[in-house]
Amino acid sequence: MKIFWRNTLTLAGAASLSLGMAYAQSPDLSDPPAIEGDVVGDHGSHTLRMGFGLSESSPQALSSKYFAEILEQRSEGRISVNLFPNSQLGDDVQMMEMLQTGSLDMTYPSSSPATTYVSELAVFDLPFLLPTREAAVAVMHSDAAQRMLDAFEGTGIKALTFSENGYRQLSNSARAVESPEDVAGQGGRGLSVRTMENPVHLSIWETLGANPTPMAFGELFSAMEQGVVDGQENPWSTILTSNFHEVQDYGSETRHVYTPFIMMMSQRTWDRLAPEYQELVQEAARQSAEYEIQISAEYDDWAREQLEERGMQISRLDDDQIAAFQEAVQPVYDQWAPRIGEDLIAEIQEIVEAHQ
Ligand code: KDG
Repeated sequence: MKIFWRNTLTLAGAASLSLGMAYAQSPDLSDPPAIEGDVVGDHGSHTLRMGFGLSESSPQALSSKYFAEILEQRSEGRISVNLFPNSQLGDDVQMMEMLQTGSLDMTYPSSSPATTYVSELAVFDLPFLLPTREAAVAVMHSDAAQRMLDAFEGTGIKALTFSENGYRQLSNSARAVESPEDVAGQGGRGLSVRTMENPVHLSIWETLGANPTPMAFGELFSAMEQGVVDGQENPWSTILTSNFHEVQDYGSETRHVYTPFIMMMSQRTWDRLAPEYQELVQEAARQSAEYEIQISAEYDDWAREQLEERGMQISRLDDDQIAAFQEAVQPVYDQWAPRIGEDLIAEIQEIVEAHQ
């Protein structure tokens, strides 16, 4: 327990330092569920290092703390997890490579850069595929999703669970964007937009007439501050907790894609854990993901209001405006559906229809 509290306080302390005056308020988030289940047997001690890109105040960090807490309590302090937010240990791509070599125990990337390991994950990158959060959650809980996690076998990465990154929204420093024409601009002055390192995202923004640049999340704030890119796209909660509003005047509620996170462990670390510890890690990952999905939705609504209060001009797009974006990105499906798999897309669409 001692180590757990030290970790928790370190993270909480860092959060309050970096939040300072600007983030004096916090959203009214649900508390994590009480930790239940027996204490597991003594199979030795492990200290795990887990790195991720988002800040200490993000739902990703809060649920990772809960993950650490479950492991600490149910192993009576024998398994502890040290959390390293803010891309301190590297970006998503680098940290996945570190899992493969065993130089890092855990990471929590977006599914999008993980498509280099499991190409089917790119189904989540298709624009407007998951129109409601209910449908998105059902897909993350589906057999198809479990098959994608299982497909990491042999890569050196043990994929534990999906959780929510969320609906991505466009922000930029150049102009209000309410239509594909606003993205493309007048006279070929398309917005320069940072994307995740993923070819479907590049296609989306190229198709809309932007100039997309793939870039690691940790480099994004300075790139926007220095005017290297005009904008980016991420859920409102990430835009707020990463202070992007300080360098982005405009937001557009495009909801153009819902991407998940994947909590991952190095296969080498996994193989070192006794079977009872492995079961506990898997269960804690699932429980913390459920909590993350819940608070992520709560956080996102609050974040949009906060961004407006802090001066970001947010365009809420009506159904016709969204339909215009949807129509404009149709070529992305024509280009990618055969490569991602028509059957997989149809399977996901069936789940969506059942959860409309
Ligand atoms: O911890 C996750 C982040 O590193 C990253 O995946 C966040 O959505 C993200 C992005 O835009 O890179």
